[in-house]
Amino acid sequence: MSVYSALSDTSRKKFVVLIDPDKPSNEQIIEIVEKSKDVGVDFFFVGGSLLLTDSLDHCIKLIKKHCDIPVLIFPGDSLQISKWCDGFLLLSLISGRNSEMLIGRHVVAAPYLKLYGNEIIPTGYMLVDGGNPTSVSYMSNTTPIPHDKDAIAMCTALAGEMLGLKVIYMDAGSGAVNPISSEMISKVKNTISVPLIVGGGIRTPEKAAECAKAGADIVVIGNALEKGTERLKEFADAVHNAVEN
Ligand code: 1GP
Repeated sequence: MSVYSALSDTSRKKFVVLIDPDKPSNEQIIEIVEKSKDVGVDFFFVGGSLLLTDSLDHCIKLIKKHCDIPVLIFPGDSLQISKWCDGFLLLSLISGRNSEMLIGRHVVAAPYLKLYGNEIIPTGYMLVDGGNPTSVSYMSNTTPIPHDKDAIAMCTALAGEMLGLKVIYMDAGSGAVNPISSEMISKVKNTISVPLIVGGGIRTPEKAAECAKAGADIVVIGNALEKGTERLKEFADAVHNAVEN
């Protein structure tokens, strides 16, 4: 099954663990992977706004050595490419107006992506204001959509889908103070027909369930699990058992 088929299977909500390849040790990665197998994590996203080490390939290979869970690159920039991944979220930062993030970096990355034969997932990436300046907003030199401007989010997502993007990823940014509101998630979900990924600042299983119930098909957790994996099962169960409102 292609990664996109798995991403777009909406018969069940999907739970994603985001790993910043710079941060965990080998032992920590293996621990996350082993626990993820037990609780049914659907995908790993690997990437970061700014990587300080040459850890991407190593991290992906280590994950894949220990499990069959698909690993997708969630790239912070055009350097974050690897032939070892199962899929690549080719992000077009449609909430911003920085042409480098809409097409420029893609031109640089395209020949390498073709060479590596990665499965490409064309992704409409939308940053939403989460109450604090985030690395991704600073690094991308873009302004997020205001947190309460649901109509802007809806029209942006719709335009992304009309342009042919295959998934929409709404992100408040890693470590956001405020996750994206249920109202905005629900309105965007009802506007588009492609899968909706939601992440950024989701710290509790309850909030993860709320996002899924509001309409997120795929919920991404990063920070909350970096401090420890004790709640991994609770997060997974909360997302998998969520029934959309
Ligand atoms: C960030 O959506 C991801 O791009 C996850 O955010 O690290 O805050 O969970 P957190």
